Amino acid sequence: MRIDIISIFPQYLEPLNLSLIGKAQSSGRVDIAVHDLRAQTTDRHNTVDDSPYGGGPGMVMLAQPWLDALENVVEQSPKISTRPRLVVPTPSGRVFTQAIAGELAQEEHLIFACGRYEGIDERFFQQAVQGGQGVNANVNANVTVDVDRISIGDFVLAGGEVAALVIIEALTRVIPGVLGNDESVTDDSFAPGAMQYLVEGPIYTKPATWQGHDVPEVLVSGDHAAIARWRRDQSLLRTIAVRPDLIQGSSAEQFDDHDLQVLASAGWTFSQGRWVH
Ligand code: 6GU
Repeated sequence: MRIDIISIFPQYLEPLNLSLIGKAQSSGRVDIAVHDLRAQTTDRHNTVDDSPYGGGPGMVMLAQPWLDALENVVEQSPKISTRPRLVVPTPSGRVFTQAIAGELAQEEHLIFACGRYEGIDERFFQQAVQGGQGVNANVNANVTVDVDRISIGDFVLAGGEVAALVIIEALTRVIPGVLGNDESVTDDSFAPGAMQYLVEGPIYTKPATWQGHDVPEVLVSGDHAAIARWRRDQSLLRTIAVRPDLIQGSSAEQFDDHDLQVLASAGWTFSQGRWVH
C-alpha cells in the first residue's frame, strides 16, 4: 500500500519510521511519503491560509496549495490503477472504528490531507472529487479522488497530523503480514467477528504471584477451552462495566448461549429486539 501525507508540519509524522510501522515500511508492505504543503506556495511568505468568508474566528486553509500538493502527490506516486482515497482527518467526519481500519487497509493508495486552523476551503474537495485540469501549469495532472472525512472521536485537536498517525497505525497493523502469525488481530477489542461489540478483559504475565496477587487459576490450568471461555466471560463483564453502549448497539445474535447467561447474570437480557437492563 502507498500512503502519502500532506501537512505543514512534516516532522509531526516522523514517528511513522518507528516500531511496527517502521518495520512495515522496511518490509515493503507499506510505502509512506510525507509532503510539505508549504513547498507548493509561490509567495514570499509561503501563505497557506486566510480569514474565513462570512466572518468568525480563526483561519481557513487556501484551496490552491492543496490542489497543487495533491496533483504533485498523484504525479509522483508509483503508478497505481485504483482511484486514491483522500482521507481528511476532521472532527466533522465519520467516527473511526476498527471496521474502518480494515476497510482502509484494503486500499492501494491513501492520501492524507492534514489540515490545521479551522480547516480547508471546501472548494478544494469539490475540485478533488470532480477532477478536471489542474491549475498548476507545471503539473497539470488530472486528479480525481474519493474524499473520506474521518474523525477519531468527539473532541477537537489542533490539526489532523496526530489523527493521521492514529488512523495509519490502526490500519497498518491489520494489513496481512504486518503482525506475526501468533499475534492474531481477530481477538482484539472491536475486531469484526466475535469481538466486534466487546473490549478485551484483563491479561497477566509472570510471576504467578506478585505482591500477594495471584494469577487467576484457570490461566495456569492448561485447559485451553476453559481459558478461552474465561477470557470471553471477562471480556463481556468488562464491556458491560466500561462500554455498555457497545452491548446496547449489538443484538442477541452476536452472542452464544453462554454469553447470554453471563450477560443475564450481570443484569442484561435481550427481549423483543432490544436490550433490557
Ligand atoms: Cl480527525 N482531526 C482534528 N483536527 N480534530 C479531531 C479529529 C480529527 N478527530 C477528533 N478531533
